[in-house]
Amino acid sequence: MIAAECDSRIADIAAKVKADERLSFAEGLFLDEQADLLTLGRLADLVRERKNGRYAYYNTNVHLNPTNVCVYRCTFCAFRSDLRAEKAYVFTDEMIRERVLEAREHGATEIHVVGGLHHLKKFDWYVDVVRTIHETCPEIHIKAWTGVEIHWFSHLTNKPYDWVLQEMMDVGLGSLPGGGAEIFDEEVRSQICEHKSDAGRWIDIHRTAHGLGLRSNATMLYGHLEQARHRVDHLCQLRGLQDETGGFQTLIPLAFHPENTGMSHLAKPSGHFDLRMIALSRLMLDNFDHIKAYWIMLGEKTAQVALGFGADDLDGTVVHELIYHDAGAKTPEGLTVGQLHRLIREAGCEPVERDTLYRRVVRDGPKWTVGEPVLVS
Ligand code: V47
Repeated sequence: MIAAECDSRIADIAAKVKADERLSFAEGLFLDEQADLLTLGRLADLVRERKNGRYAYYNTNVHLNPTNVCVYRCTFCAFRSDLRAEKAYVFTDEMIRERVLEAREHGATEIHVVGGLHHLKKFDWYVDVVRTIHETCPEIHIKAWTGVEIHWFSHLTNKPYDWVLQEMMDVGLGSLPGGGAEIFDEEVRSQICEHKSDAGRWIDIHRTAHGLGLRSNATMLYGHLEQARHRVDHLCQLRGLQDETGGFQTLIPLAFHPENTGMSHLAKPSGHFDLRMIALSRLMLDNFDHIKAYWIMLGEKTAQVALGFGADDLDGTVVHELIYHDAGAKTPEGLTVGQLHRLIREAGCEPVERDTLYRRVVRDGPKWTVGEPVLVS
């Protein structure tokens, strides 16, 4: 495309963003393939400001991955293990209780639970993980099980998604994390997670969860075999479901970490690519309130800069992260609240501790209560 034509398309898109109008698939594709980073960032920051002002959110959370044993062999995953491999593990009830009590000591408002699909564990074992957490510390919000896990539970029990979700809600499930979405395009999906629940099912599970009153998150895994058209299609599909239900809270663009995976020959996405994905997501998802720059995966420095490219959330203190660290992430396994505040303030934003549902947390050391939502628009 010649420069003048490119400039005129950018001007049209900028006018639409300023008028708060929805961008089309073709415009998204153009932005992904041709727009320069600073233009993308400037436009995305406009949307971010409109939705969240200069607030930047974080939360106090702890991760729990109850097992790494998994029936699937997703090419992008370094975390999974075979049953008899040396690295295989399964948490006992006692270990779960210990992790939850540690979370409480840290003042965590959320526990983030995802893991492998252990073929020797029955559905009741997964229900008991949630029950044990809830009984140990009822005030902590349990954000647990990706759409892929919910699909596996449905397969194990031969029951529909709403039944599975209701069983989990009855013992304390509070919301669903965004994992398992990867990239919706079937051709790419068949190369990176061949046997896993397909895109239609992932969407259906989140639709069902929203219908039951559960909020959920969404993710997009980029920087592997996908191309621009797959990323834009992914974002448009998420936007479509959000139009229907309004149940998504945030999108987390996830940069592929190749180390120790079946695609270790690929280069890790650059900082430039990471920022482009944050900005593109902010621009395409006009009906999502939040875009999360997950510092564990981006690194603190890129995550901080992302706050000026459309992101409004850094995720949390995240103690005990394994999925990215097994795949070579060099970030620390946790950040203190003081470190998060400094990153946010230096980026010209005001730090707000939120709970999982984006309500302000009012804190006195490890003790906390939940206040009002902090949304600007
Ligand atoms: O679905 C796995 C991704 C996801 C790798 O909802 C990888 O708040 C890059 O969903 N390189 C699980 N990505 C993590 C997840 C998540 C993380 C933080 C916050 C939330 C939330 C959700 O991690 C998987 C997959 O897309 N993943 N391996 C890898 N080597």
